[in-house]
Amino acid sequence: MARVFSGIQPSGDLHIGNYLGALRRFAREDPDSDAVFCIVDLHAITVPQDPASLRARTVEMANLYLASGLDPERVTLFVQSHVPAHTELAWLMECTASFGELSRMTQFKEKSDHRDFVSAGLFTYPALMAADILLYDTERVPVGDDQRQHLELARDVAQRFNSRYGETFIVPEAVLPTAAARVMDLQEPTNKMSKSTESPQGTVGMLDEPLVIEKKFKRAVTDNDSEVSYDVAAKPGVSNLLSILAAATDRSIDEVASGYTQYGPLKSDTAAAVIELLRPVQARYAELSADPDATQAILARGAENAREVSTPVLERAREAVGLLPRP
Ligand code: AQP
Repeated sequence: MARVFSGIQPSGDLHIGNYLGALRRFAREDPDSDAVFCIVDLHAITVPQDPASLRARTVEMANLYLASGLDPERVTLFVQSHVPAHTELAWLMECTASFGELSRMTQFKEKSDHRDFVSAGLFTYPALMAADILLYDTERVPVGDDQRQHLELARDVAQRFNSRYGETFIVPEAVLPTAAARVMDLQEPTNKMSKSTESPQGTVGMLDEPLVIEKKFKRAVTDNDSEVSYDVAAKPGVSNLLSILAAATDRSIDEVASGYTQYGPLKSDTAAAVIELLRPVQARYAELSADPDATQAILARGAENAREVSTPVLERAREAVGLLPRP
């Protein structure tokens, strides 16, 4: 069975970009794959987090994974910091990745810009991400387009490690979405929709009320002419709406675009499609939130499975590097 691995940081409220680019795809993974999904809390603390919110969001994220359709009987769902092998392998990855390649990561540049304090962890984040993936002998990593460069780095680091120390890691493939690969902010459609940027009107949360969703789409930035066509460079706002509507209704962008001549109906239909898309997820989320012990039990079982799978891979890497076996 092909091993699939992916993760999401509990660094803010999940939005429709996270749902379309990640969570919905996780739930649609081939049932014959062996899937491991992680709540990457150690990545979240590369930027300051309020401790109480981080704890609450970690549980909220577990419930959103489950509400999106992950079956805990079939997949492994766990919290990254519950499996210490991640941080141990991350050190080996930091010693394999170069300062130059980490310096070229565009997400580091974006996230460190305008910050008074930039943590060393934010810089070495991609090495921890490489460890997350390689620890599970992962073959496929479903991620949104924004993670493409980090995935490339994970592949390079795996190949470098293998050529230095002998075949140790499987070199993983990124699997990018065919639709809504990069959902953009509704107010600033040249920026991606993001959990941690301050753009509440431009970000549609997975748990937003229908009325709020409707309002956000109604106010979405488009442009001054009134032609509905898909052209990301010339018409980023309209293209974003078309791409969200296409993904939400599982249609092609061409098919969706041919149905509109005005922005108003495009906005209201996109809002309606997103509300319908999220309705069952929100209902299931409410049920799951009412039973926190059940979620804790799923995470405990997930961590146990994750430790079982990752321990031999970590030992293989330690031995390859020349670290003495643990007494
Ligand atoms: N706008 C997006 N469109 C499509 N996919 C997206 N993803 C994130 N934003 C979009 C995908 O969601 C998963 C979660 O990634 P993450 O938690 O590691 O953080 P991120 O990629 O940095 O996403 P955010 O939401 O912007 O979080 P912050 O603001 O904390 O950095 C990934 O598969 C990602 O591709």
